[in-house]
Amino acid sequence: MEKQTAKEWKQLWLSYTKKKNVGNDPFLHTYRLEGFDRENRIVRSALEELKKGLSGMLGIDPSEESFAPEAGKEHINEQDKANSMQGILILRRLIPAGNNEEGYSLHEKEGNIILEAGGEKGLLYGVFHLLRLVSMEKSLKGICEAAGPDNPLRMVNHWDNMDGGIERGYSGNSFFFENNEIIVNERTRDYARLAASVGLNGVVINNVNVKQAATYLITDRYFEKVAQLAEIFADYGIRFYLSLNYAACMELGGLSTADPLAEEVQAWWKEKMKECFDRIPNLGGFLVKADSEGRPGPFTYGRTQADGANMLADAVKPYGGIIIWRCFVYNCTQDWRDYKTDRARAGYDNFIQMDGDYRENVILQIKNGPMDFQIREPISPLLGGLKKTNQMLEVQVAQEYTGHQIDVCYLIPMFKEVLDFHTYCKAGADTVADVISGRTLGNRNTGIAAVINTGNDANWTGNYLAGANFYGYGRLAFRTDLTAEEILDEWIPQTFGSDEKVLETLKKILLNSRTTYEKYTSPLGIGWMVNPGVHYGCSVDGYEYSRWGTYHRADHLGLGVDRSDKGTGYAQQYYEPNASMYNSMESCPEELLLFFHHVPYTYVLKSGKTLIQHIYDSHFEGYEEAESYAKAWDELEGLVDPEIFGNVKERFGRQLQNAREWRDQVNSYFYRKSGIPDEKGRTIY
Ligand code: GCV
Repeated sequence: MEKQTAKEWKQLWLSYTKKKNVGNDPFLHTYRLEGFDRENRIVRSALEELKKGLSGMLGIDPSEESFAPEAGKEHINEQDKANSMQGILILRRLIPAGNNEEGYSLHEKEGNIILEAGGEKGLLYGVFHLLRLVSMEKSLKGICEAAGPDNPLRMVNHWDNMDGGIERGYSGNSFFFENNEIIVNERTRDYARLAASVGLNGVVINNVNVKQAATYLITDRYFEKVAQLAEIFADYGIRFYLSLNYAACMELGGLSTADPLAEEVQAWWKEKMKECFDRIPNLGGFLVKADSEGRPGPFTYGRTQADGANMLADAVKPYGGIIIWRCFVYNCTQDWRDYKTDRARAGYDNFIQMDGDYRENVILQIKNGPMDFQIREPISPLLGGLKKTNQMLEVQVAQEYTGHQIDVCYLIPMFKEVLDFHTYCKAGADTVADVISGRTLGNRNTGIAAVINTGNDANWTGNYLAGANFYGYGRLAFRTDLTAEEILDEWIPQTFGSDEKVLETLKKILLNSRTTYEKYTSPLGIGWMVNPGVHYGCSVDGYEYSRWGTYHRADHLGLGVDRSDKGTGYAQQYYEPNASMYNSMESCPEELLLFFHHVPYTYVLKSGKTLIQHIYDSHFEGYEEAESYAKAWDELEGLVDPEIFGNVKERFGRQLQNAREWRDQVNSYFYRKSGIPDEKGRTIY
C-alpha cells in the first residue's frame, strides 16, 4: 500500500488511494439493488460512494446488474457473460422485526457479497464499512459481520462563529461561515461524507454562544443558505440543527421579556418555529445554552430550566423537532474566598429536582465531567442521576484543555472510561453507555454529541494525528464496544498505509498520549492550572483567585478540594457505592484524589510514594514520555509523506516546550509551597 500524501489527506480516511488487491475484486464489478429506490437521495449517495471508492482503491467501476433480456432479444452481451463468471454485490433492504433502519450486515453467500440493511442509512453505513475493509486491505471472502448503532443520536457540535472564527478551534477557521455569510462548497459535502462514513447522524453548525449575526440564522437573512447546507447533510442521512439564542424573542421579535411562561413569548416561538421548519429542510431541532456564562435563560424570570426547555419543545413538537438543552449551568461569578459554593455541584443542583418534568422531545445534554473537559474529571453525577429524563453525553474532541492539537492526545481511551462508568442507577443497565443509548430507560431521544475539532486547515484537524480523534469519536458513537486500539487499527491503515513500523509506532504514541499529557499537567484530577482564557500552557495559579470556581486550594501543607461530606458534599451526588467510594480518601481512586480531597503532601499513596514525590515523579516521567514520542516520530522519516512528517515533527517540538514548562512550573511551585525536596535530587527551580 502506498503511503498517503498530504494532498490526499484532504479527504482524510476517505482518500481512496490505490490499495493492494487482496482478492476482493471478483465480488465488486456488479451490484444489484433489491428493495431500495435508486432515486432516493441517500441511496444515490451510497452508490456514488461505492463507485468512487472502488475505482480509486481497486480500479473497478462497478455497474448495476443488467436486467433480464426481453423475449426475442436473448443475446448475451459481453458484460453479462463476465458477470455470470463472478459473484456480485447484492444491496438488499431487509426489514425483520425490530431491525434498526440504521443497521446493516455484510456476509458472503454462494460467491456473492450480500449487504443487507434495514433502511437507506443502514445501506450507506454498510457501503462505507465495505469501503473501509477494502481500504484496510481486508479480504471480504467469508465475511460475516453485522453492526447497528448503539446511540440513536450521534452528533457533532460546531462552535463556529459567523465571523469565521471557531471558539476553541485549533484547525484554522470555520468552513461554514466567513464574514457573517454562510459558505456552501465542496468542503461541505466532503465533511458530510466524512461524518456519515463513521456513522454520525446529526450536526449543529453554529456555536452554542449565539450572539449578533448568529441570532439571525433563523430569519430571512439566512434561510436560503441555511437550507442549502441542510440539504447537503440530508444526502448523507445527517439531520441538521442550529444553536439558538434563548432571548431571540426579544432581540428579533422586539418583545420586552423572554419569560417562558409569558403567552406572548410562547406565541412568538410557535410562529418562529413554524417558519423555521417551513424554510429549513431536514431540520431536526435546536441546541440551547441558557443561563450559562452570560447567556440569557429562564432564571432571569425566576423560572426553571424545565420551564425554558419545555416552552421551546412545545413550539417544535408539531414538526417532530427536538430541543437539546445543555446542563452547563453554574455560577461563573464566584468569590474565590467562598469555600462552600462548588462549581462541580452546579449541574446536578440545577437540574435534578426537575427530573421527570421535561417534555418527551427535550434532551438534556450533559458534559462528561462536572467541571469542563479537563484531562481527568469524575463522571458527571447527572448522567444516570436523572431517572426520568432523556440524556445525551457531551464530550470535547476539540482539545481545549488537552493540548490544542499541538500536543498529541488521543482522547478515545478517556471517552471509553466515561462510557464504561457504572452509575449504579439501575441494576444491569447502569453504565453511561447504557444511559445514553436508551437501554436504561427504554427511551429513544438519547445519544452523544462532541464538540468537534475540524476547521478549514487543509488537513482538517491542525495536527494530522488529531484526525484519529474525529474518526474515533464517530466510530465510538456508533459502536460503543469498540476499543481505543481497535479504532486505531482501522484509522492508521486508512490514513498512513500499512507499513508495520508506522502502525506500531503510532499505536504506541497514541494509546499512551492521554496518560502522558495527564502526567505533565495538573496532578490527580485537580484540573485547571492553565493560562486563563487560552487554556494552553501552565499557570498554576492562573485560575486560583478568579471568579470561575476552578481552584486547587494549595497551601504549605497540601492541596486539593474537599468535596466529601465534610467539604462541599459533591461526593454525595452519586449513588452508592460511588458516593462512599469518593467520600473517603482511602477508597477514592487515586487518579481523582485531589478532585475529592484536600490531601497533605506527606500522604502516602498506594504506590508507597508520598503525594509530593508522586507530583515530582509524574512530571519528570510525563516529559520523558513526550520526548520519547518525538524521537519515535523522527524514526518514521521517509516512511510517511514529508509534509505530514514535518507538520507532526513541528508540533512535537512545541509539545516538548510545553511539557517542559508544565514540568518545571508545577514541580517548582509545589516544592516552594511544601519545602519538601525531591528524593531523587533532580533539578527543581
Ligand atoms: C462555548 C467552556 C469554554 C467555552 C465554552 C463553554 C461551553 O467554558 O471555555 O469556550 O463556550 O465551555 O461549553 O459552553
